[in-house]
Order: sequence, then structure tokens, then C-alpha cells
Amino acid sequence: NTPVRDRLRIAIQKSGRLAEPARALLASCGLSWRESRDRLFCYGESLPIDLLLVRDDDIPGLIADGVCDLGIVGRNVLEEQGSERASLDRAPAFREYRALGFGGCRLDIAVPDGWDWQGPQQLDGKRIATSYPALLSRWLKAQNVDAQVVLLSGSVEIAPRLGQAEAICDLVSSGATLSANQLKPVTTLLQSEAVLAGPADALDATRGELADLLQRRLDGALRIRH
Ligand code: PRT
Ligand code: ZN
Repeated sequence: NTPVRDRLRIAIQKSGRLAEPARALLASCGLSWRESRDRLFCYGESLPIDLLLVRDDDIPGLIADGVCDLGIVGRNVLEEQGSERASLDRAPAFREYRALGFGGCRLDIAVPDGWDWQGPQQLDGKRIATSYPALLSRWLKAQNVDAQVVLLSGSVEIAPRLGQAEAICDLVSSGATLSANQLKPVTTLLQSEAVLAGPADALDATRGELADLLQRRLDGALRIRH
């Protein structure tokens, strides 16, 4: 049961790759905020639209729980948590509203430089290190490949050198991290970028109107950029 609120609350990353571009995009939509001292909550001044500054991984759950109405998060995070929910037979609670044109990257399988890549079947019986176990498991199942998923929360790219896994499944943008670790990308599971996310179900009237207003302004702001 969500308490009734007549202000819209948007979750964005507190610090990290998407933090500044997300704020800049919202500011270009005419939003401005009075910053609180703890810098976790920013009270909207020009419109009743507040910000909550959080870890990106918390954003889908905050939307699912109705703590926030919208979020700006990588599609990779949204899809991972969405497919985790699906694998647990939980109903969809959040969805992508629109792509935002920044934070672009891919979720790739990468293997040691020396491998002569023949296709997904080559991963049969191998260990694959990742921070995206739900997306990787779903892909392996679809490919009918029997591999072991090794869950790591960070530094996935050094797992093959440490002998923890033979291959990895990780985000790639320039590819420099892979080549520095003698790895090469061989296939893409997901094309990602920052997205506006919201609840699977409609918002109530007041917040729905604010969300529509924001979306119209985003349309305008993104059209000018491209
Ligand atoms: O603290 P918090 O949990 O909020 O942040 P975080 O550390 O989990 O996330 P952060 O700030 O690193 O990334 C936020 C989002 O940015 C990700 O969820 C992606 O949607 C997006 N993004 C875009 C990326 C990259 N590009 C990217 N390159 N996220 C991570 N990387 C990593 C990549 O995994 C590799 O290890 O950056 C490294 C360098 O990449 P290369 O290919 O350029 O060398
Ligand atoms: Zn994170």
C-alpha cells in the first residue's frame, strides 16, 4: 500500500557514471532542486518533482515498492532484476519507459584472446564469471548451453587470470578493460543505455500527470540533443 503523495519522486544514481548526466538531463527539462544537507534527497523547486539519490542497484526495487515513481538506471540493471523476478515467478513490477541516449554499453561474453571462437556451444562445461547471473542464465538456457555461472560483484575481468572461470559476461564500452586483461568480446547479450523506468502499473492521476509532463519535456530535450 503506497501512501498518497502529490509530488513525483525520481530515483537517480547518487554517484557513478549515470549520476551527472541524469541530473543534467532533468535540469534541461526545467527541473531545479533545493539540496538537502545529507544529499540523499533533493526537493523540487520549479515543479513538485523530487530526487532520491541512491545506488543504481536499488532503483528497480524502489520503484517496485512504490517508494519512488520513476528512476533513471541502466537497462542492464533493470533487465537483470526483471529477469530475476521472472525466474522466481514474480509479477513484473517495473518496466522501461524510454531510452535516454547516454550511458551506452553492451553486456558481452568475453573469452581469452587465444580462443578460436566457434560459437556458444564452446562454453559447454565451462565456468563464466559475471555480476549478471539472471541475464546470463537466461541466455545460456536459450542457447541450450550447460555452463556454470560464477557470481562476482566486481573485478569480473580478472577472474580468468585468477583461475576462477574460463570466460566472463560483463559490461563493455570501449573494450579497453577486456584487452588489458587479454580477453576478447565474442557475443552480445544486451545492448544497454540509461533508461527512464517506472512501475508496470499506471501511476495515480496526480503523479501520472506529472510523469506525462516530464516525458513531454524529455521528448523535447532529447530531440534538441540529437
Ligand atoms: O555505486 P553504484 O552501485 O550506484 O554504481 P555502480 O558501480 O554499480 O555503477 P557504475 O557507475 O559503474 O555504472 C552505472 C551504469 O553505467 C551501468 O549499470 C551501465 O548501465 C552504465 N555503463 C556504461 C557502464 C559502462 N558503460 C562501463 N564501461 N558500467 C560499467 N562499465 C564498466 C565495464 O564493466 C568495465 O569494467 O567499466 C569498465 C570499463 O569499460 P571499457 O570497456 O570502456 O574498458
Ligand atoms: Zn551498482
